[in-house]
Amino acid sequence: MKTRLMSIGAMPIFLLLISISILLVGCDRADQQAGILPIAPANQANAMIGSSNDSGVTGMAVFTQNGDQITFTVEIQGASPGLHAVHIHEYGDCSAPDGTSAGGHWNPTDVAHGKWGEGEFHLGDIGNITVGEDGTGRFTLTTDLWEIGTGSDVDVVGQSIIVHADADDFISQPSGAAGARIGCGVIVLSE
Ligand SMILES: [Cu+2]
Ligand SMILES: [Zn+2]
Repeated sequence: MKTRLMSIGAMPIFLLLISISILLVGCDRADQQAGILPIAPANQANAMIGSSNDSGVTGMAVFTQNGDQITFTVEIQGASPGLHAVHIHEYGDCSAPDGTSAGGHWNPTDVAHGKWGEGEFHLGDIGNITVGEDGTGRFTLTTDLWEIGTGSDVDVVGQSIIVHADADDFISQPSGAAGARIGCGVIVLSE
């Protein structure tokens, strides 16, 4: 009888301890979320690259803004070893099997085709990516010449990323003689 009474008396304390545990776990999760949100980039855009001309090339491009600097990273798979031109083209349309629906080079400043960072160059003249024997390649560029999601002339959102069969010679007009289009991805704001 005495034991049973003690058990009943201990029950509320036991329930209280469980409640406190649940509350603490809940707070911990809330703190983690609050910690993640402030470091998320203000603006990020991406392009899922799909195969053009039945090349089998796929990949992903990401634009991440940090202040007025935008870091661009592209990774591709399934390409032939060697150099492949990567450009931003003027239409966010990869519907044509050969990628021509993406139009010409994105050139909002109306200048000649060239090499990024040297003299005149289109804002879409990213450059050449080196693909290894395993068919993968990666390229990174940081610039303050682009914007993300502003709707201005230099906003990358709504354009497309094109990967070419050949290297950009940085000289030939209007697009560097980079050959067929083997990959295409529309640049969209990240969720
Ligand atoms: Cu191109
Ligand atoms: Zn160009």
